[in-house]
Order: sequence, then C-alpha cells, then structure tokens
Amino acid sequence: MKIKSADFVVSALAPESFPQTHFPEFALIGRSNVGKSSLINLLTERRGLSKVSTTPGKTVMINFFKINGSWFLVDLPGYGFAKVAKTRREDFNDLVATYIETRPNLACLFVLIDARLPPQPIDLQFIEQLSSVAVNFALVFTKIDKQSPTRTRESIEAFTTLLRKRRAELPPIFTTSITTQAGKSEIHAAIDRLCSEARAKPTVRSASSSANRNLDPADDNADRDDDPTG
Ligand SMILES: Nc1nc2c(ncn2[C@@H]2O[C@H](COP(=O)(O)OP(=O)(O)O)[C@@H](O)[C@H]2O)c(=O)[nH]1
Ligand SMILES: [Mg+2]
Repeated sequence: MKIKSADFVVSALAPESFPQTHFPEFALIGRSNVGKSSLINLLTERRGLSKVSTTPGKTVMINFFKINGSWFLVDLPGYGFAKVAKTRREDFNDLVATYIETRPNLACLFVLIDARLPPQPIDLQFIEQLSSVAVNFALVFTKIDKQSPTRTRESIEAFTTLLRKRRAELPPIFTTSITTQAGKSEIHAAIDRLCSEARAKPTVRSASSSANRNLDPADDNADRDDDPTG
C-alpha cells in the first residue's frame, strides 16, 4: 500500500463530533502505552501524526485520521470499553463504547496487546465483551523487537490458549514493531482487502445506514426479488 496522504481530521469528545463518512474505518484500541500512536505513525508513514507519549492515559479524545482520501484510522483512548475500568472517567468510557457499538463504517477494530506481557485480564475481558457486539476485530501483538521471536510466540500461545476457552473462533493475529517495521505490510494488506470488501458491500455493519448507495451492478441481481418458482 502506498500512503499518499494522511491527515488529522478531528479529536472527538462526543459522538456528535465523529466525522460523518461512508469510508471504511479502522480503529486501534489497547491499554495505555501499548503502542497505538506508534502504530498509527508506522502505518501512515508519518512520524508525528499521532503523538507518541510515555505518559499513560494522555490521550483523552478519539482521534480521527483520513488516509489516502479513502479510509480512516482512529486512535481510541486506552480501554474505555472494559467495564472493569469504571471510574470517574465513566462518561469517557461511554464514548468509546458508543463508538465501538454503533460506528456503522467500522471495518476492523485492532486490539493491541503488549507481546512482552503474560495474558492480562483487562485485555481478555475486553475481548470477551466484544463477543456481544457485531464488530470485526483482530489482535496485534506489539513491540516484538524488544524480545526474541520465541518469547513472542510463547506470549501469543499463552494468550490464544486462554482466548480459545472463551471463544469458538480466534481472530486474525498480527505482530508488529515500530523499529523493524514488522507487521506493517501485513496490516496494510488487511486494510486494503477490507476496503475493497467495503466498496463492494458498503454497509460494513448492520447498524443504521439509510443513505443512498450506488450498488455494484453485480449485487443488483442478487437483490432482485424475482423468485422464478413464486
Ligand atoms: N521498541 C519499541 N517501542 C515501542 C513500539 N511501539 C511503541 N513503543 C514505545 O512505547 C511507548 C508508548 O507508545 P505509544 O504509541 O505512545 O502508546 P499508546 O499509549 O498506546 O498510544 C513509546 O515510548 C513508544 O516509543 C515498538 O514496536 N517497539
Ligand atoms: Mg497514544
């Protein structure tokens, strides 16, 4: 994938500020410091597009970026969705939950996990909660440059072993590093594929979407209700 443009669009504090668009959208979520901003910069090839911070919890808004004029990347703050994190930041948790549950053009939610850590309950609980939401998601194990490939494999194995006990199907899994650029082309390819799918079938999710759509002529036949046996 060639990145021709990557532009910051808006920092949203409320759903009203989410950009209204039919372009497919890809969101990143995970614990503070897991590497969300770094991965956005890696994927967009813009070093300073999303602020990388060593201060946990610094990002408090949902940041939207428009890439190549045709898809969106979204930086979700920390884990707002997990009910385990109910604190005074409750409103803000609701914002992330609203985003995940209702964003109609959300093509894939990338859940970032620090590859160096043993399975974290908050990550597992978050993924478990996703079962009740019609959302396409993938796992991204970050910072793999900081340890041996064997350690990373063990981490993934430990995590997926626990996940298998809770879910019938495992999501796609990526591994990334901002220093070696590992995982970049794989995630780009996945985004490319999902963008093509979204173009062929614009309604990514069954959530509200009443806009006029130019249906692909190929879909037209399938939609026509002319059952010859009827
Ligand atoms: N070595 C290494 N460091 C990383 C990687 N990804 C993120 N970091 C570092 O981890 C810290 C937190 O990253 P950041 O992107 O701000 O995390 P966020 O809070 O999830 O947005 C920063 O110091 C990054 O430089 C990686 O793949 N490899
Ligand atoms: Mg960040």
